[in-house]
Amino acid sequence: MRECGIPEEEIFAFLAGRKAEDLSHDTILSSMCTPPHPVAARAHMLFLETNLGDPGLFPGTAQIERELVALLGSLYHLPEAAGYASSGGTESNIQALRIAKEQGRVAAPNVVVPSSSHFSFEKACRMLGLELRKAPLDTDRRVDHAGVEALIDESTVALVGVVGTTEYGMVDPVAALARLAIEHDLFLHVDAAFGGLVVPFLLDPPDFDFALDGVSSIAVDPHKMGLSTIPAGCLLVREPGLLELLNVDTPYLSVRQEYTLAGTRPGAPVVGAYAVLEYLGREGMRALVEGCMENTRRLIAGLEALGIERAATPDVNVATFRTTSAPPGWRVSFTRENDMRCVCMPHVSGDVVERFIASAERHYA
Ligand code: 0PR
Repeated sequence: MRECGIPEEEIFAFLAGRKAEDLSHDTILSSMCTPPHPVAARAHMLFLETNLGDPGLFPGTAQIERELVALLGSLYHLPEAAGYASSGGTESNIQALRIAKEQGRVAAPNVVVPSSSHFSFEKACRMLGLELRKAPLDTDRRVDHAGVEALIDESTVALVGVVGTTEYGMVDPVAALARLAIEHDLFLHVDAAFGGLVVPFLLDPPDFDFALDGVSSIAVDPHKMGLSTIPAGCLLVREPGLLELLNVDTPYLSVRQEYTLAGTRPGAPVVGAYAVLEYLGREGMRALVEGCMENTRRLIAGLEALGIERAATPDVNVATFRTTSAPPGWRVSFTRENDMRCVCMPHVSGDVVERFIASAERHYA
């Protein structure tokens, strides 16, 4: 660190230079994040100093966190669901498995996840000393519920279903998993980090939420399809008692106990997430999601017309293709199976899709 500070303008000139090195979103098709909605950014700026880790000092902000949980709970057919704002899907998934482990109380616990699940479950299991059992997928890349059942034994503490898989954009058959969870008396966590703000706004949404009795918890990330500022995740649970299993004493804070993973927690992105969902409403979200889905279908049709085969027919806005080579100048990603993956986030507009298809026409010619 310098002995004497430098002028503000010098710092900001330096920062602007570094920022210019970052990629423009115009060419990014590999990300599950998108620039925040202006309403989210404006709300975020108003709450910069707020800390949800000591909610007694910020009761107004803490109330907005409860409103966000209630808004998402009502979207997921359980307005009284409990929950809290996390830093994102990784934290929500870790916390859900912590709850399941506490509740299960067996000697060598295991959890059964789809083999398509996000790598955050591997982190969670390593941290928590859980055995990770990966269930096979069916030919459409959704988890095979018979394969899940075959992996369940007396040491299983949780099942996981994914709503919007990271790599291929599939929605697992959560209703079938919920039946298994009830039958075997297991915790069922639904990782809807991506799809939780897509699927409810589709024309014919599959069941995946608390409307299904067996669903115990849901992870959803406003910082993905919710257009919020980063980091904004949310963990919802069916009953407050589930979160309370994680309580630790916090003797000198404005609250006596807390169940969150982080201590200090930013209020700003939580308020941003709430503001934009209130601003758009279900109607605005339906329009946003319909646009992304239309662009996804257009991208798939455009590339298939060039002879590039789709790798999946996705349930959400993730398009994948059987090619290992991408048109130059674009940021795409490649799945574990080496398929090209393009996420049609809100910044990937119809124009961007047409430009991508035009580049593909030249590239694959
Ligand atoms: N669950 C699912 C289904 C996810 O897709 C992700 C992240 C997570 C959990 C973890 O969420 P956090 O990263 O918020 O903890 N999916 C994206 C991925 O791994 C995250 C991402 C976003 C990666 C933007 C890159 C990027 O540019 O691909």
